[in-house]
Amino acid sequence: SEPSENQKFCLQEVLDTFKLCLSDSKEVYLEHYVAGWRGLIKFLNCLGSVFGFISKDAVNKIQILVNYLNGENGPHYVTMQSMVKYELENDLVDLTKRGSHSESGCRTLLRLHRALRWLELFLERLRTSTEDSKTSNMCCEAYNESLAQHHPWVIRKAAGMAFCVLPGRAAFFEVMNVGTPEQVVAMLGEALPLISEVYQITEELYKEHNMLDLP
Ligand code: 1Q0
Repeated sequence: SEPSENQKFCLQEVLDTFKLCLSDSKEVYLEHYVAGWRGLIKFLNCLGSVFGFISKDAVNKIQILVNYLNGENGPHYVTMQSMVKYELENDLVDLTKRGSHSESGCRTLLRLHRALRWLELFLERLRTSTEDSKTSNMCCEAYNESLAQHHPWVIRKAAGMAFCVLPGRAAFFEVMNVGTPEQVVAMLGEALPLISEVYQITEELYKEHNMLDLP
């Protein structure tokens, strides 16, 4: 088999990891959340090197979380809920300005969480798009409604330039590696409620602890 094979993106795989994210009591397992992002980054890497600066940042954030998970305090990082409790109780989070905990699990996860909102908005547009819809427009609109509000001008500029070179809808669906456009749309319909639920639970958790603006 080809060496590139394990790099091949598969939407079903991402879907499966997001399914594993929620425990019976609706806590979010960090391990599977991070695995979901890994799958998405695989997809991003298939789109070309222009997206390198985005995938680099995402990989970096994932690695920070994985290091906590595998570290000596790993058991506290099993779910988002346990992580938040542990870091807050032990003063491990910079709450108002960056200080000695600039790479806390909480602030790192918040960045991915905001990006998940972008994903949700983008996938919903993709799902309801028509043959002549432009992926770059859908991506840009989703970004402006979500992540852009948290990014400085230079990043917004760079992101906008990257969106311009996104492949068209047909090629984009192809990379998703699901099947016909109808099958892609069906799978998006299945994936979106899962992604939304994980997003909502995280959002509530952060709101409850007043952590939606962590520096
Ligand atoms: C398909 C096109 C992908 C476009 C991704 C949109 C997001 C743009 C974000 C650009 C910013 C990246 C540069 C770094 C920014 C950081 O400053 C920022 C804040 O962190 P910090 O430490 O400075 O406070 N970081 C972030 O906001 C995190 C951004 C993570 C973005 C992860 C995007 C992963 C994308 C995956 C592709 C999914 C394709 C969807 C279709 C597949 C079907 C399921």
